[in-house]
Amino acid sequence: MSDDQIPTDSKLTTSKRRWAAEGKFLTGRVSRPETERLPPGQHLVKNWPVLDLGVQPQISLSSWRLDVFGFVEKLFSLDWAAFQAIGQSTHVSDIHCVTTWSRYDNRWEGVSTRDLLDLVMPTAEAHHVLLTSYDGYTTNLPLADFAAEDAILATAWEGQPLTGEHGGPMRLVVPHLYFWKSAKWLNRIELIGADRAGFWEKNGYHMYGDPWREQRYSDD
Ligand SMILES: Nc1nc2c(c(=O)[nH]1)N[C@H]1C(S)=C(S)[C@@H](COP(=O)(O)O)O[C@H]1N2
Ligand SMILES: [Mo]
Repeated sequence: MSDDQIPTDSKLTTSKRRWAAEGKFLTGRVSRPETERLPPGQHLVKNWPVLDLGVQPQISLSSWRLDVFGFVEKLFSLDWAAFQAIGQSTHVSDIHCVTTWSRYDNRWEGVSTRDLLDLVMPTAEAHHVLLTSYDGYTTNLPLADFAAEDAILATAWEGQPLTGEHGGPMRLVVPHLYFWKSAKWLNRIELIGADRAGFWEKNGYHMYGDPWREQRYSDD
């Protein structure tokens, strides 16, 4: 298809085309045969365990903010209404926790990370993201992984608002990495050039955390 046949109906379409053209998002999603759905060393659970540093911050929707800054063309400090206005998406995906439990078919609703990125427009220098949460937790991942097709800034799970213990009002979900990368109570997204270790990454966990390569600890 030649370029002029692609509809140019909106700014969003234009920036999505630009991102696609630059090839930034091409590494985000790997399709796997069903027999490889459960990563090595994992077992399935039906419940949903709660894991965190022990502090579960309570954030009212009126005081909640999401700051996006660093290597972006536009800085944002979004309140709840502005965040919702980006647009809603739904993704069904599996959870793989480094403590060896996995949980299939979680239905998430919220804002696709790609839709947020289309708004802020990362600059050419942006290669990784460093996430900071309301409990002081931090974690890092490559921008391409943050921008995976099924990565979502989730505000609901199975049709209900995300509970406080699981990171409500909003948490990240990046299904193809171990769940410690999926920051609960997310507050700040910094687009950075060189990778910087977050909380668990400084404490022995792997910088990337691919469940299918069992990248649990920094020497795996
Ligand atoms: N803000 C914040 N996010 C966090 C954590 C945390 O302590 N604080 N723990 C991580 C870890 S190690 C895991 S396994 C998952 C657990 O999410 P869950 O409690 O919803 O199962 O959250 C991740 N995100
Ligand atoms: Mo974890």
